[in-house]
Amino acid sequence: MVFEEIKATGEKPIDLIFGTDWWTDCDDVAALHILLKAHRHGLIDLKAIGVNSVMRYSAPSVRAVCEEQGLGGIPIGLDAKAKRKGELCLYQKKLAAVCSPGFTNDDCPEAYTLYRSVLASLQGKAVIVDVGFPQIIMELLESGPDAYSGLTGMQLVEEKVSEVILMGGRWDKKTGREYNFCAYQLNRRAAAYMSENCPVPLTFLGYEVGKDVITGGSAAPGLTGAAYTAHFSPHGRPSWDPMTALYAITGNAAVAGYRKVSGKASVNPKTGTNRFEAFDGGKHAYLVKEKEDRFYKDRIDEILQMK
Ligand SMILES: [Ca+2]
Repeated sequence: MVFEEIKATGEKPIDLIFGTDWWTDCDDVAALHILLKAHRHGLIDLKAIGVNSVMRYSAPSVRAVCEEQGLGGIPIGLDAKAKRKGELCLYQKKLAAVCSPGFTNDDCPEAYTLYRSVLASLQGKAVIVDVGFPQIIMELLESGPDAYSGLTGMQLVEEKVSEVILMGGRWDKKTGREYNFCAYQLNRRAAAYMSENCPVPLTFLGYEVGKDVITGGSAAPGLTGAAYTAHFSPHGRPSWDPMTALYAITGNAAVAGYRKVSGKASVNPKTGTNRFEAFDGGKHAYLVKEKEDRFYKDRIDEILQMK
């Protein structure tokens, strides 16, 4: 039912590229699950997945979730600069165990190069949504011409991307601080870079939006439920990433249950803290919930439970 409501609202499917840290938190799995279901129902065309925090089982665990939805062919790229050596994530190991044998991180291209190849091949424009660290998009914007396109990354994004959507920042305070923009020096620089240089509309879903919307958990079927169980979150988690995915597939703030505050965001490259100057017509926007938390929770859980 959720998908029928969304489908009725606009021109579909949306070409979409998904970035994720796919790190220790399991809400990235729910976000990918939502996007794969939306792809299967014709709302989006999920063109590529970029992982921006790379651990031993990153690629096979992402692939396993795609394969579960019959979409194992979606290309996966990794950010080579974001390797987390020696760290282990329980849910990733569990998911990777059911991936087709032989698929490893070594089979994946560099993520920003994958994004370039996808964008160069498009007739229209894509949406890039990222629920992790924003450095793949920064690397894309800083990239030069290559075999896929004679355009610079900046030109390619200007021509082929309609909107960049980031889960990140905290926008209900004068100065906000949130993990995706603060965790590492590379992330802080990337978030600051995006706020200064992104040539297309940039929308943020902040910490304050997802923290009280609890979704997922062991009741979610298949590998998503298994990921929440392995994460010791049988009763669910805050919904930062699945809410961002649901906003992205809807393509319309009002239908998704949000008001957009437009203006200009800025991120401190040393600390990762964020600020916002609100004014009409600004290229940046953050989302404010217009509905009760239940509205978002019911929609997300409905999609996760869907056959
Ligand atoms: Ca995430």
